[in-house]
Amino acid sequence: MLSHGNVITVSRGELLPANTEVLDGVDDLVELSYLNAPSVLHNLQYRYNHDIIYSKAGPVLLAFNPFKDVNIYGNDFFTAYKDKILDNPQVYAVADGAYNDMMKDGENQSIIISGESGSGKTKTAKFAMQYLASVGSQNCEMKSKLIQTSCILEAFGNAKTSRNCNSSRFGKLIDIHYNAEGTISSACIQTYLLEKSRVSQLCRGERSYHVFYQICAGAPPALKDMLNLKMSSEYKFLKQSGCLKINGVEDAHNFKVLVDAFDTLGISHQDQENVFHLLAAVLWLGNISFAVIDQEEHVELVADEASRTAARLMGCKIDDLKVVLSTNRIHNTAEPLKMQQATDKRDALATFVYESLFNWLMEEVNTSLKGDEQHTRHTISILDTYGFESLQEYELEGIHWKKVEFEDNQECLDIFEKKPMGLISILNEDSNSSKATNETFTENIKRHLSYNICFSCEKGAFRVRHYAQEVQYDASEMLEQNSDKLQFDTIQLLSSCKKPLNHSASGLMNQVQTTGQSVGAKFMDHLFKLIQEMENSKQHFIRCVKPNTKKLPGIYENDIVWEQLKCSQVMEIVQITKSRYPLRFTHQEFASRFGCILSKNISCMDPLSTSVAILQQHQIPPQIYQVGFTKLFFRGQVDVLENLRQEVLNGTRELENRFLGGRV
Ligand code: AD9
Ligand code: MG
Repeated sequence: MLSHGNVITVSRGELLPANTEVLDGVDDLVELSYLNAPSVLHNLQYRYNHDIIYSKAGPVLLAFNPFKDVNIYGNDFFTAYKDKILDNPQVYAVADGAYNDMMKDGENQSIIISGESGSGKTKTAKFAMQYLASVGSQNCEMKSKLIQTSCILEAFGNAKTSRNCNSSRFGKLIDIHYNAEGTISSACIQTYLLEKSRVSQLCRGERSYHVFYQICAGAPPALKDMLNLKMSSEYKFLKQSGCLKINGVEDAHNFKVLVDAFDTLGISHQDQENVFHLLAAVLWLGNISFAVIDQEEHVELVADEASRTAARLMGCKIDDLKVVLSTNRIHNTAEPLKMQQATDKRDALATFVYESLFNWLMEEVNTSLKGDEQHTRHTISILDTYGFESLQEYELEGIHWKKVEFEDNQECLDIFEKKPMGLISILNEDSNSSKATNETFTENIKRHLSYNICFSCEKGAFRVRHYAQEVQYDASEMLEQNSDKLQFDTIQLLSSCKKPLNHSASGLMNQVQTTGQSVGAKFMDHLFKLIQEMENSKQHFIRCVKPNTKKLPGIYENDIVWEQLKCSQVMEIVQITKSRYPLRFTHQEFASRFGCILSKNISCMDPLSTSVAILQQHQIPPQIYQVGFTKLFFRGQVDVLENLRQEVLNGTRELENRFLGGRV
């Protein structure tokens, strides 16, 4: 019979043992006597239904997204975890643990947050950062600066996607540096792989970066005049997806919050004005149109409000912009472009302007977070990646697997990183070769990777068997997507523009001359540096879980949760933890729990003697337990004892029922 009263018939072989009710909702899955999928799911659901969103799976903190405000954060809770009044699973407890370990062991720490898109990684990272900023802060200015960075990063790097209205479209690592006394000395934020294509291309129902809608809705009239700024619905880049607003989000108000954050971080008014100029320039670039001028369908930039405003805002001459966007310079001659080439060039320019702005802003934020670096002793890093579709996520899971010594994933990793002929190396080489085409690239990967059992190839696509599931990759546009090269004439144009464009243009010129790295290669470079940093620190893992796909509170979908637990190997982690860190009971706990299965009268025995008597009477093999002075330590699960206990309890209940039944 199921808990809601329905009766179903199943064969005996399909039944799995359930844990006793006393274990309902335990803090750590390791405490469960029976470790099977239904038991784990039941335990987590029990907690979720009681608004207990954090649980432990051995060393990993599971954080369920409540999709509503839960009253477990803020100053009172902060103090309670700091003073160890509370020690139940919570993100503050993890942050506190990292801080204490750093102080105690003098070692760098990292908090690694993973999970699907919309599972709560960025929220969790923010809570961890708030805790770490407060615990080590006599320096109130640094604390408020650190907290305000989230607002800037999210305005410029987050957007509404189909899975999350505030989805991070970049990865970030927040390093908080502390001095010997445990006070914050400085901080630094590294960002990874901003999704640049979002500037010019949107899927239906999604939005571009929040900041565009914020400035359109919230810029005061004088600023609007200066930038010739219109409503968001006037800009092609924004209106293409048919989604300009997010329910419950006040873009105009958020613009004010953003300006406050700029002020707190000490970003000058002149620099703020430059930022706003470039944001408006990107929007106006998107509105630039081209007209066909000859029989061969060559086009020319239309000199209208859009192109004039874009040129003015970027700080270049409209004629220069016209030449760059309507022609390609090849050996000192300007070859005219067709419509598609010209619009692609325009979009690449807009994207580059936004990316330069983003990178420059991160530099400004980091300059502002520089404090007393000389006295830095140790660092706590918080890693917040983005959703599941990203490779980075997968690789990071890889770090974590390596650490917990899980199933070997090397075969699959080889596909990507093996040198000289892994996917990334082939991609890098072909991106740098003028002869490579999509077809030759697909042929190349087929030739070099087909030996790998995790790899299969068909037409323009290939499939990789990752740990969690097989994923199909479309090879047909990989070369274009992997290249973020701007043509030289565009770079030259930018170097004549205003700050920060000229700054990134000159950086780019150096880069073109010296490295020639593709997007994929840069990514691997970042990744290895990141792994190195993580490996040189003590790691604390938080795994965020999305309880349903509807993004609503109070709904717990077993299959959705199970998929995520499987992907992050939660069951394996718990099992390993159980075998490494044995179950512990005080003799008192053990005697009162299992005393009922002892045939002798135990009322005159002390708890230690009772414990030993229970173990001996039921012939528990001595290799699975150790008797300590105050505690019993178990290697395995104590299923046999739990079963016996359950039988005794059921028998007693049956007797009681019979007795009561007789009386009625
Ligand atoms: V993505 O990979 O960047 O697309 P995240 O970062 O995993 O994703 P995010 O932190 O943005 O997800 O959380 C999504 C939404 O869930 C938030 O905007 C909140 O509305 C909601 N959320 C997540 N965690 C909490 C929480 N602890 N309390 C309340 C939460 N709401
Ligand atoms: Mg996020």
